[in-house]
Amino acid sequence: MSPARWRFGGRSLALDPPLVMGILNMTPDSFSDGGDLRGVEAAVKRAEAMVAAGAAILDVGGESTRPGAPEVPVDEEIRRVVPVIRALRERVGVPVSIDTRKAAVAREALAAGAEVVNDVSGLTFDPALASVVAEHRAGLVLMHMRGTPADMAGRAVYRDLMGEVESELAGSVDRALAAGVPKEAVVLDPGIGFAKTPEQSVRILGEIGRLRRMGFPLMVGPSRKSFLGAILGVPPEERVAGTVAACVVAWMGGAEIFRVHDVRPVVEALAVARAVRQAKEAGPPSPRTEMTLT
Ligand code: HH2
Repeated sequence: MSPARWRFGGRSLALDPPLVMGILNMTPDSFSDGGDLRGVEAAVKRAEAMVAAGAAILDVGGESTRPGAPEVPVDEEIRRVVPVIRALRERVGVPVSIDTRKAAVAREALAAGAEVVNDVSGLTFDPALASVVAEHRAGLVLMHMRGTPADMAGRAVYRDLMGEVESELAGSVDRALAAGVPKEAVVLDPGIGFAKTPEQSVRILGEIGRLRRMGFPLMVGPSRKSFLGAILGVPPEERVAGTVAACVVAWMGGAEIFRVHDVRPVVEALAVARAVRQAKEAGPPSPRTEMTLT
């Protein structure tokens, strides 16, 4: 069983109801929302709307990791994210996560007020990142991928998909714990679309529960991704319903944290799915305690 809370710094976040993490990409070239947010004001407005819609945490990124994306220089990545993190820290109440693979970027982001590091490389890219997380008592998301965004597409070859994702994530966990990151601060993510074919991403959504035995909360990030395009034949901005379906299925399998662009539909869908589960667990009502759901 995974723990029911995610603890880092002075925070202790309950995972039921599930947490929705709103995506704030401060990038000109992200696959679905690149260039949307020009400047700090636009980012804060988007963040406030996400929090009003139910986002419990915000993930700020300054480097696209879409397949084939080029690496962004450290100074440029810092320039994109730090002013936004500072403004969110002052004006928005929820914790902020920095989506980066780089220790130098994480250090500046944490100093500016971020509380979580979301590393899509699972500590394979920058060996110095884990100790930066430990020093700041930050939360840490370890995502599974292989190689880099530039070459990951060619590495989507598995004999045992879930077994290999699990053992490679276990390597990431070892690196985090060895650097002094507390176990309770760590969240795992199987990395939908990262060194995965569309078929493999779909399988992972259905089998994500197998990772629960690792004993960490599970995050998943299916938002608007290309496996949805492969199923639906629609462009990223028309993949909201597909994203909702993917999140609900993953939640039913045991995922508890959802990284998405479209916060409100995902929050609402998860609330309905959870109400159904609770009603089922409660059993049939006795005549005197008829449910009054409208
Ligand atoms: N996906 C993306 C980026 N960061 N982090 C986690 N933990 N899980 C994910 O699935 C994940 C992630 C890629 O999506 P996006 O940020 O929308 O696009 P881009 O990388 O083009 O900015």
